[in-house]
Formats: sequence, C-alpha cells, structure tokens
Amino acid sequence: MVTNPIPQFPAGFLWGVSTSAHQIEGAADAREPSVWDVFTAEPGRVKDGSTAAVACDHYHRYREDVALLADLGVDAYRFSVSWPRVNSPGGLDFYDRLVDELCAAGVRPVVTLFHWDLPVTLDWLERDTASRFADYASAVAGRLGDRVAKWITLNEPAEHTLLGHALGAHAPGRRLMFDALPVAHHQLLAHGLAVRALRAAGAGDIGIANSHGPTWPASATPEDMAAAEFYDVLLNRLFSDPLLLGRYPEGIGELMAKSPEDVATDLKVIAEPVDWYGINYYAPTRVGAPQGEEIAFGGLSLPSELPFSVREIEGRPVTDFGWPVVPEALTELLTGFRERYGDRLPPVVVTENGCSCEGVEDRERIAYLDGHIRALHRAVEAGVDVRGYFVWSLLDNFEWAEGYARRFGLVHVDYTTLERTPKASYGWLRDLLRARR
Ligand code: IFM
Repeated sequence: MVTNPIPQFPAGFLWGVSTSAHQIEGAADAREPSVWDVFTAEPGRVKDGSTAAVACDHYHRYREDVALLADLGVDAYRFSVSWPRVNSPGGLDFYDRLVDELCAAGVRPVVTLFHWDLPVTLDWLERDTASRFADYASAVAGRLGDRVAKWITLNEPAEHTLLGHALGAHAPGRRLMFDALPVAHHQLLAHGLAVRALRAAGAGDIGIANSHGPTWPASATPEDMAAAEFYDVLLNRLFSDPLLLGRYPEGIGELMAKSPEDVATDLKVIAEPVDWYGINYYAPTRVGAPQGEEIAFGGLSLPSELPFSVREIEGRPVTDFGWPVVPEALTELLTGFRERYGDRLPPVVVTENGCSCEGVEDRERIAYLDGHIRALHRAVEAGVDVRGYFVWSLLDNFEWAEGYARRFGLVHVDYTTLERTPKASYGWLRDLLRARR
C-alpha cells in the first residue's frame, strides 16, 4: 500500500524497469563469446569467481519474466540485445520471441543495442568497430523495428571506456589510462552512425543511456576544485558535450583520435540529434586533489597516479555496494543538465536508478526508490522535461566484476534453483503503479 502517495507525473510518463543481456540471459552456448566471457574466465577478475554462463537463465525463462513485468504493471521494459548472440545462427529469433511476448503482455519494448558485451572478435580501439556497430543496428532494426517503442544505442560508454579500457576493472581488462580515450570516441561515432542507420531502417524514438551524477568538490581549495572539475569533465561532459553541443570539452578533443581532422568530421555524425537523452543515476561523487595512494571506490581500487581522489560523502546511508544514498542529487543533476544544455537538451528519460541490498524484505530499496522518485518529481516541477523512469533492475543479476554478490533486483533470484521471488520493493512499485492508474 502507498501510504504517502507519490505526486503525479505528466500524462504519458513512462514507468519501466531495466536489465541487460549479459547480466541475465545465460545460454552462453547459444552465442559467440563476448569480451566478458574471456574476462570472467581469467582468475581474479570477478570477485566471487563467477561467470554469466547461466546467470538468471532468462534466455529459457523469459516467459516467466515477462509475466512478472505484466503483473508489476510497468509500461515498458528496457533490455539489451546481445551483439554476440545476433552474430550467431538464429540469435535474433530469441529477441523476436521476447518482443512478441512483451507486446502480448502490454509491455512496451525498449531496446539497448550495446550494454558492454562486445563480440570477442571486435575492439573499440579500432575505428572500424563503429561501422560494424551501425551494420548490426540495421540488422536488429530490420527484424524488431516494427514493435520496438524506443531505441538506446549505447549503455554507459563512460564506464565501458574507463573501467574496461583505462583501469582494467571490467572487460576487456586493459589499463591504458588516458590512452583509452579513442575508445570513447569510437563508441560515440558508433552511436551517431547507428542513429542514422536506425532511422534509415525506419526506426524512431532513439536515445542513448549515459551515466551521470553531480561532482562535489572536497573543499574550495584550488587543488580540490581543479581535481573535481577534471572528474566532472570525464564523467559528466566527455560524452554529453559532443552529443548535445557537437564539441568535446576543452583540451580533450586532441586526445580522442589519431587525426584531428577525423575528430572534426566525426563530431558532425556524433551530434546527430537524438529524440531523447537517457540518464543513469545512482549517486553523487565527492572529489578532491590526488592523495598519492590507491583509493577504494565503489568496489574499485583506483590507481594512485590519477589526477584526483574520491572521498567519502559523510552523514548519508550507504548501499551495500558502499554508494551513498542522496536522492536530492538527482534533482541537482537534472536541473544542472537543463542549465548547461538549455534547448539543446532533448526530453530526458532516467534509464537506470536503483540500489543493491540483501534480502526479500528490502526496505532500504523502497526508501531509495521512494526518495529518488520524489526527487525526480521536483526536477519536473523545476521545468526539466522528464518523460520516463526505469528502475535498475527487474531481477538480481550478474553484477560484472562483483559477480553475484550485489543484488539490485526487485525480484530475488536463487542462483541454485533459479527460482524468482518478488521482493517487498516489487509489491511497493506495483502498488505505486496501480495507484497512478
Ligand atoms: O549493473 C549495472 C548496469 O549494468 C549498468 N549501470 C549500473 C548498474 C549497477 O552497477
């Protein structure tokens, strides 16, 4: 029961939940390997030594999962298509069945084309991967385009670049530090080419899902301010400036590709207008000057040579991942985006928001979601054009380098029996959605 009702959102506001292919599907034998299969097979890469070979076995249990979505009462379901599966014989058949099942259940399919599971034969350091991505986008749109409500080209290219190629904490496990920047550029180019390819295939309503969060300087000293500014550029502007303004933040453009001419031409493709802008928000980050030692941050160990250090946000509850719970930072983020980009900012959709916590009586998750939905509403009241909100995640799933230790689901998954058990937060969200109707 919703005791303190959530305020009304504008008509047509889309409520949904999100997942990604590698984190839930399993059935690794029915697809080519991805960089994540190689990474997880290397000892020490994933904390609990697990892999996503079975994960939630959604590939075989998708009907049960769609029934959970229907019962939950969401308008839309955001899932990703696995590029390595599409490369395998019959791979698109699975998504065809899934999309049909969703439509029959009255749930609108929202498709992410890339959520980190790159086919192992490809490499984002290669410029040509961007063109391969556009070909793949066309193939998926050709098959599913008649039923998909919204398209997302890439999920969190910042994390894929920084964690996967700069710091080595995610697949493909490279530690290139700033030499990883071409990976960002090639993904952005892939996005722009895919937007064009999707439109050419007759698909519309296209966006991207970028992760963002306010950066709070540790103090007002010039050193802390400069470090926070640097971090903010990496996380909050490196991807959104080229997409929305058609330029890289100052001083970064030269580092992005082998030739400056490429960058100038590519930026025109990258800034191809999108129909909406997706934001994944979890927490703000407090940042100060480097402290010359490795820093533990959200399950990561950040190298000491970084030009910033991440500090604790005190006086806040933390999730069991150690992320601070700061709902009002979502309002700050969205109003800040509106100020920065003005009319260049298309309608926004919060494509991910959620927290990890244990147990099926997950009161912490309910408090987290309640606080963030109210904070989102305050952004709407302040004039930000927000069109939807997606909870991460429908199911507990394979949380990348953390393995199965972090549970983000509204539905508990027993990884031995694969039994699904809706948590208290699932019931809470179902009540909220019913009350809205
Ligand atoms: O599980 C991830 C997801 O794949 C991308 N966004 C953040 C989530 C929680 O870490």
